[in-house]
Amino acid sequence: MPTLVARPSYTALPVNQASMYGAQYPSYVAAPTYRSLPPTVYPYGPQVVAVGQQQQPRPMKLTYFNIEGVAEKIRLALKIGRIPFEDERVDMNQWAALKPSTPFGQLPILQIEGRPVMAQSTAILRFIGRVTGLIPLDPYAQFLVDEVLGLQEDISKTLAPSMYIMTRCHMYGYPEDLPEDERRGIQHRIRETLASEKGDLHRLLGHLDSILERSQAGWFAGPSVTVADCAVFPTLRQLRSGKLDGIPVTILDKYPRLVQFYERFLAIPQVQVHYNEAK
Ligand SMILES: N[C@@H](CCC(=O)N[C@@H](CS)C(=O)NCC(=O)O)C(=O)O
Repeated sequence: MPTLVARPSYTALPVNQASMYGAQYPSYVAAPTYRSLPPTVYPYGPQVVAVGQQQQPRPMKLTYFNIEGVAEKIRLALKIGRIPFEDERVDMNQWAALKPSTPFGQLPILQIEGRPVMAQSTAILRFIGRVTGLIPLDPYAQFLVDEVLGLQEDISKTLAPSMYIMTRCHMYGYPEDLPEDERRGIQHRIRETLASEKGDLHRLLGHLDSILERSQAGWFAGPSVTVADCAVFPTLRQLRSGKLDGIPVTILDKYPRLVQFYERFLAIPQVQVHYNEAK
């Protein structure tokens, strides 16, 4: 059996300083530039590699609905990474026309000039993380990021039935014509259970909280902001928004470290600008 050693504890790097691992990439305070790897090195088309801060990045367009949803983590990573992009928001009519041309019939998609269209929000997030240095280079540090991304996905999964009960109740054995007030009642009860003292949400929030307890830096994975923080933040924002009937806005109150993380992330200048623009 290998000897177990304690997980590292990181001291925070200033928000505008590059990750201690990310030296290969420019700091997220400056827009990186790219070059393409030759096909002999990367056979699937031009791979974008961050090389410096002099040239213009390739034009990029992120397409999603006009909600935060699963694309918000990508928007945040792009903004923190200072990568200019078009933040395209489509409505349901536009979506009907667009859907057949997307890789998996879903949004978000990311389009970069000269590259094939990219799908799957967490894959896109990781890609942006690698380009910007919001994913560290060290494999163990990358693992810590992925562990947090996994916990965030667990929270999304616990919430999913309470979302889909309104639009796809047949998936849960209910008739398709179940009246809306009954669906709302079920939704409310599912969420009340999730948010109860022994509910799944508190179990998962407790895990996130204990990660922060070990993090001197106050970020989820290492001494500086990573895509893990970009993924957790919108989830916490959604949970305390008051928009999820059955989940109290006070849900984070017993986790002061999560609340501090929330405030710390919100204080990043690019994040402040992002939410001021959204108002
Ligand atoms: N695993 C996918 C899930 C994407 C997904 O569920 N997208 C939904 C919106 S959140 C969608 O495109 N719905 C429209 C449809 O399926 O027609 C991801 O993370 O990108």
